[in-house]
Amino acid sequence: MPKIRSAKVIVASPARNFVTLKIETEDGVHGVGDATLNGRELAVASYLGDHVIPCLIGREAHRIEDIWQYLYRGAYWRRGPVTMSAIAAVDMALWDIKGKIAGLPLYQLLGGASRDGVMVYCHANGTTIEEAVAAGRAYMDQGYKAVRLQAGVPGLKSTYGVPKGKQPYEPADADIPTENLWSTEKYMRSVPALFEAGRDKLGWDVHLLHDAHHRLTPIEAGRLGKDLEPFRLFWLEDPVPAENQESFRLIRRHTTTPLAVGEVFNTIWDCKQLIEEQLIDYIRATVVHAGGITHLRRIASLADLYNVRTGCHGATDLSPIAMAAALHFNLAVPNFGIQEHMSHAPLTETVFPHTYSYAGGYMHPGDKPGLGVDIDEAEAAKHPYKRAYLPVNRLEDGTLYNW
Ligand code: GCO
Ligand code: MG
Repeated sequence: MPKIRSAKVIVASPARNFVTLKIETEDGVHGVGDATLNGRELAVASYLGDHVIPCLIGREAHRIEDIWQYLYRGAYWRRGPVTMSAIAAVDMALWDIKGKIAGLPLYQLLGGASRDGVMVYCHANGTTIEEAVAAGRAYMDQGYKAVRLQAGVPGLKSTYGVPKGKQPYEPADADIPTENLWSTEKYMRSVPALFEAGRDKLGWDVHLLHDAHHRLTPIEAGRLGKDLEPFRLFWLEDPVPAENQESFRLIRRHTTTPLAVGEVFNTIWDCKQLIEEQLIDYIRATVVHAGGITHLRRIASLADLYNVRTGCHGATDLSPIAMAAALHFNLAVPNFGIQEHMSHAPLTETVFPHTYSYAGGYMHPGDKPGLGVDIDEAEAAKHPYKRAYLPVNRLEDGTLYNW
C-alpha cells in the first residue's frame, strides 16, 4: 500500500487567490485538492501546513475514510469552514491519487456515470434588467439550459452578482472590505420585474434561477417567493441566512418557489433539519467547503431520502480542482440536480490545466485517471498571493447587514 511521502500547500493568485494542497506518495503518484476559502485563504493554508500535513506523512494513501475520520474526530474541535476546507483538500487529493493508481476517472470509483452530462447554470448579470436579459440570451445561444439572472437595483450603487465595470464579476476586490449599501425594499420591488422580462424575452424553455444572497427575513422571503411564482423559477437561492434552520418553515408556508441553500455549509449537521423537514429542494454544499467527496456523498445520500437534489456551489472562488471534483461527483450521484458554472479567468485555466469540458449546456469531467486536473507550480509561482476581501453590507442608516 502506497504511503504518503510529502504534502505541500501552494498559495497563488492567478487572477484571484487559490489555496492548493498537493500530496505525493512514496511511489511518486501525486494528487491535488482545493482548499480555497474566499477572503480567509491563509487561515486554511496554516491549518494544513502547521497542523494537518505533519500528521499525514507515512499514512497509507488509500485509507481515505480513515484519514477523514482521523482529521475530523481526531482534532477534537469539529466543523467550521477552515477545518472542513482543509479536510476537503486532503480528501480530494487522496481520491485523485486513488483514481490515478486504479487507472480510472474518479466518477468510476463513485459508482460510474448516472447520466451523460452534468447540467450547469451560468450567471447572466447586468446593471439593468435589459442588460441582464440580453446576457441571458447570449448564454442561451451558447447552449445553456439554465440561467441565473441578477440585475442592478434602481437606487442602489452596487448589487450582489453585478460587475462594476466591463470585467467579469469578482466580489473579493479590495485590500480592506469594500462597504456596500443595501435596501431590501428597493430590491424586493425590482426582482419580479426582472423575471417578468426574463420570461417575456427568454421564453419558458430555459430554467431561470436567482440568488437572494442571504438578505431577507423569513417573511420577506415568503413574499418574494410568492411574487415570483408566476415565473416558475428553477430555484430561489439563499433567501435568508440559514443558521436558524427553523425559519424555513415560515417561508415554506407562503410559497411554492423551490429553494436552494447551503453554499456556506460545512457539514451534514448544517443541512440536517432543512433536509429532514423537506424545507428546501436543492442542497448547495460543495466539495471544498463541506469536507470533500467523502462527506458530500453522505450529505447527498441523506438528501436523497427526502427528494432533495444537489446543486453544488461553483463560483470562481472555487478552483478548477474543486470544479473537477464536483463534476465527477455530479456525474455519479443519483439525486443530482444542477451544477453552478462560472467560467474561470484564462490565467486561472493556465495554472490549473484540466480535462473537464463544456458543450451544449452540459459539462463532463473527462476520462483521465483521478480528478483530471493539476497545478502548474512554475506558473503558479509567478502570481503571488494578494490579500483580497469580500465586501460588507450596510443598511441605508449605517447598520451592518448580511452581504
Ligand atoms: C454563488 C455565490 C457566490 C459567493 C461567493 C463568495 O451563488 O455563486 O453566492 O457568488 O458570493 O462564492 O465567496
Ligand atoms: Mg449563492
